[in-house]
Amino acid sequence: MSDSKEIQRSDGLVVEEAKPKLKRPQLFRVILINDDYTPMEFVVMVLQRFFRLTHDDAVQIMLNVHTKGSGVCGVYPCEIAQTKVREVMNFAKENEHPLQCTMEPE
Ligand code: TYC
Repeated sequence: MSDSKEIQRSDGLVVEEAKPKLKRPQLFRVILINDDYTPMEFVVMVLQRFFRLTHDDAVQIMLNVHTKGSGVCGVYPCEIAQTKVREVMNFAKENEHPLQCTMEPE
């Protein structure tokens, strides 16, 4: 049995209704983890550089992570979130800071 809808056009042609299978992409939260060694200014720089935040917003998020232990710095489709996590981790490593970044489904 077919659940597709067939429509007879005025010229006699029978056509099938289009059923686009478009779904919104699953979103992921990118999360920064607090530690005792990464300098606050470095975290603020990371948030500005990779998450395009203003200085004031970056300071707010950094302080939130610093006091709560972790915090969301952005929400993105999977591949963009993966890229952000990789960029942050590489940049932290290059600068010899133990900053950790991860992602989780919304
Ligand atoms: N806790 C760090 C400090 O006091 C600052 C910091 C904030 C580190 C957020 C990591 O994700 C982090 N220097």
